[in-house]
Amino acid sequence: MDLIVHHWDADGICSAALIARHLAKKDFLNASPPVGDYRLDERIHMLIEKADSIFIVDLNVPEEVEKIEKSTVYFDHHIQSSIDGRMVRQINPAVSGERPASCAIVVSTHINTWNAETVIGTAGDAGRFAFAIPEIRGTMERLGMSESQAVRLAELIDSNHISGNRESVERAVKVVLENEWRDLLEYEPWIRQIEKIEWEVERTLSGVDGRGKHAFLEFKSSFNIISRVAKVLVWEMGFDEALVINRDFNGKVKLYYRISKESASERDTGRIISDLRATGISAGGKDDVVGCVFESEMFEQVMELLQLHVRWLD
Ligand SMILES: [Mn+2]
Repeated sequence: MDLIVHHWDADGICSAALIARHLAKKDFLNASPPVGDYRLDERIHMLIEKADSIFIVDLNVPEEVEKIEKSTVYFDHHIQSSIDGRMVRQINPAVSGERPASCAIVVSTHINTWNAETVIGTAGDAGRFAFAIPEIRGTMERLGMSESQAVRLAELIDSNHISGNRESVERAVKVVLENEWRDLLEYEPWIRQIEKIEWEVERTLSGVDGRGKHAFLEFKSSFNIISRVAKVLVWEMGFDEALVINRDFNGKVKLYYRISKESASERDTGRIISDLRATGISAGGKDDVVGCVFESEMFEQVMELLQLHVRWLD
């Protein structure tokens, strides 16, 4: 049995579907890590034990893949160095300095098959930038797929992980394989899932505590909507800064601090990120956003640290 372990997003799901179809076998199994968790968990390790050969797809976990002691093909497009697992064949043009927009492009290039999954996966990772890529344009013209259809399909597939649902993420690979892309646009479970996400975002936004130009928002949700909520507060509702905290995302705390582009120069997000990391927390971000996940016992410590940088929190 072949096992395909893939990222939970549209690119990961589409890349897994491309591989499964290429294998042209019925007896493959696919699995995704818990949504939001970049690691191979116990369940995936058990599946690896039972599998004959393994594909790891669009998952930036090279240290873990390196340790797999079974015939493995590792497709990825994230920036990573070359790995030296004896049993692992790494197919990642980023190792030699290229920057493929999606893992689906890496897979399609390798198997020389470009189709709807390549387009959707790339639209998922790169948004409208995908449509500037000649191979993607050509594939869309051949299929008769419009830009808005490609974006909508990526949104439908991404609704699986945004609703925090690992089972539906895993089921999505078969749904993609068993349906024409045109029919996926009408796929009811995903359309309903998007509606639920919209409601959850609205419900969450109704709890905002606006403090002049600053927004503070604390909520609890199993949906992975925090980055979306922070963007709406700053980009659409006009707050200069937003601190958004999900107090219970699968038992952990998820925090996003977003600043408008205009105010980004006034805050040293790089410093906030390095201070958070110094406490052992997994944190990341860019000029205008800081994101982190931590155990709830750390909450007071994190808030105290943030107050040193973000005065309006006092
Ligand atoms: Mn990707």
